[in-house]
Amino acid sequence: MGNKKEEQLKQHTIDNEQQAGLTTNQGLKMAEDEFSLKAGRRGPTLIEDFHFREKMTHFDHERIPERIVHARGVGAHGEFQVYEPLAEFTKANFLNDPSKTTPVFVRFSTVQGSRGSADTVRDVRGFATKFYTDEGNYDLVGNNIPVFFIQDAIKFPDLVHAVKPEPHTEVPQGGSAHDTFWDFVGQNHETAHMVMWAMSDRGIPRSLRMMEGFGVHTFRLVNAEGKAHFVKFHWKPKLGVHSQVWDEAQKAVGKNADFHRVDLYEAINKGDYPEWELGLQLIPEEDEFNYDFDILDPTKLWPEEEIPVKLVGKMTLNRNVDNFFAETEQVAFHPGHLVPGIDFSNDPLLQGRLFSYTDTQLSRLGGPNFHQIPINKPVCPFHNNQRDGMHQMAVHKGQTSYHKNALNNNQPEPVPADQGGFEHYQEKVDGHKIRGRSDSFLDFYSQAKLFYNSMTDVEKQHIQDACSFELGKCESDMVKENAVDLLNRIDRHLAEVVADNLGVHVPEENNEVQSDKTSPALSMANTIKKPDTKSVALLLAGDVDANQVKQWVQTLADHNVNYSLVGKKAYMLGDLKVKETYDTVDSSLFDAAFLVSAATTVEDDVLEFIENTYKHYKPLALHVHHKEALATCRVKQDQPGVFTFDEHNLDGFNAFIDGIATARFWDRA
Ligand code: HDE
Repeated sequence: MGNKKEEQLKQHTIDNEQQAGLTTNQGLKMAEDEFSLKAGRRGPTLIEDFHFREKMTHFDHERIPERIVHARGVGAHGEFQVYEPLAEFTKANFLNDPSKTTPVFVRFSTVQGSRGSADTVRDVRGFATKFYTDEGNYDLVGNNIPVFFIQDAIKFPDLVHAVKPEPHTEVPQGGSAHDTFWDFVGQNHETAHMVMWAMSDRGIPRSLRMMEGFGVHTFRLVNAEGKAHFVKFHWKPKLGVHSQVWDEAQKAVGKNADFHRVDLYEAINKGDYPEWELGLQLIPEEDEFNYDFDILDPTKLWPEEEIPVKLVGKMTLNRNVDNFFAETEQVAFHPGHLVPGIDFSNDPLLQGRLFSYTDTQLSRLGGPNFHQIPINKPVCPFHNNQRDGMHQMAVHKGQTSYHKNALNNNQPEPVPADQGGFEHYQEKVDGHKIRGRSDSFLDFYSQAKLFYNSMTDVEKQHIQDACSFELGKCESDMVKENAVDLLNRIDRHLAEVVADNLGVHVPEENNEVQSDKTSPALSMANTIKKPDTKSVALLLAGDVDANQVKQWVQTLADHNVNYSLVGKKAYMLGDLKVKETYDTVDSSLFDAAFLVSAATTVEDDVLEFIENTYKHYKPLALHVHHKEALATCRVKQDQPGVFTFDEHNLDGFNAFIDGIATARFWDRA
């Protein structure tokens, strides 16, 4: 079965490899494209040079405004398939037919930085999915963190102004380690829970392919009988959830600012299609008030141990874009793009988003017809009485463009709900018009504490380090103390450690929330661990045996592990290409290193590579003949995750493959 979206995009594709001859935009063949029209070879350029003017005018307008948030992103196409019909919960067609593949487009993003910022910064990641269903486009516009900083959409401009580069310096780019962000945090304690997530390893993912996704808000699923369930959406990556370590992420920014987008592009190109399972947490409408949190509060998650995640389908990303601008830059998501069977809740953050997304596209994409841009176009027919406007692509034929009409038999006519027309869920609403927040939204610390309590000691240490780093970059002691005051309400030890690192005063112990409740699902320690698609650097020096190297790389490939050969300079080793050098890459770009050098001494750049691999707790494979040469370096060969082997005893090498799956050896001294 052809992918409907792919077919549709093909109709709009202009393939430069298939086109012969250069023309103007009016289709005029041009005989010259290198020299503007002049009065004499050394004379002035003539205004009648329409080709020059057309080319230059178009160039002058090539850029469109970047997204206010989530400007830096990367997208890919794929498909979604549901496992079993979900008729009990929803009438959405694409969630009821296991034989149906629904085309999808996903855009991952960072939030804070501009379009040209680096990939591996500490930040929340956007995870937005457009399902091109037969009933219209459905957008699940989520993040890799299940909660949000604020509870009411009216505070979003404030949050974003605080986290974005500061207005007087436009610093920092791509991060939250600065005064205004932490000032906002200190003054708005509803941020507590999300701050814990952002400072945890979730803020520095190893790969976009290894992140969870969350719809964040509570939505509604509605079945054909009109019965509703509250729902939270999850994406669970088949490769597990993995992160970088902070020092490594910072180094990767310098060595390859495009680390994540390249990782995704290469995986898809190679056929290592990333997959996620769609998960649902469901609460029947009548159980809305059975929990110790308000299900409308977007700073709260639903603990998976209390409300299990039901895995209902799978998404596979299997096709890179043909053109970044046309697809990834022009895609327009909107949480209000719904299909029958899915509806909103009254979450005040979600309600505000329902205004913002269409509004922002008007300035970003230049008018109200952005739904006609190929990447945004539904794969099912769409027609109504909306007309004209900037960049209108359709030729609307006929006399009438209003409802009701008799001249065109009242077409296009609303479709009744039992024939697939969308009908809003008829929730009873009754209340006074007020600006205010429900008292049930006022517990800011319990789930922040739940998250912190659920971390392993290593994960807690990383949160302490991240808070110390971020606040250490702030200038104002008042900002630091206010932030420590917030941490003090989450965990006393966390506040003490951070205050000590910052050299600021620790407030009195605050026992407002006392709980040792944990949710094991929140820790990344027990995630799926496999060697697949991880990458190993094979470090070469001296006269290495090409056949032997070929065997090693074959073994790695047999385990679906990627590898790069890294040498002093680029060369051919037998028929293997040594493309990377110690200048082009460093250890931050790999999951493991393998010293295959035949040299008896280890040069400084190789040493730095393996010392950093070791420092970042990653697996390291060493041939026994390097034992002596490495005796005095910072790599302790008896430590976990350091595998020594020789050609006669391959156990060490096989253990190394298992080590690649383990990924990090935190108990290394
Ligand atoms: Fe967004 N958000 N957001 N957001 N958001 C945008 O829309 C907004 C929020 C998210 O790859 C903008 O097209 C408001 C939560 C993603 O194209 C803008 C509020 C979540 C993306 C906007 C939020 C998100 C955006 C900027 C508070 C997770 C990138 C450009 C009420 C559930 C989508 C654009 C892509 C983008 C508004 C909060 C996710 C300005 C007002 C919560 C993944 O419209």
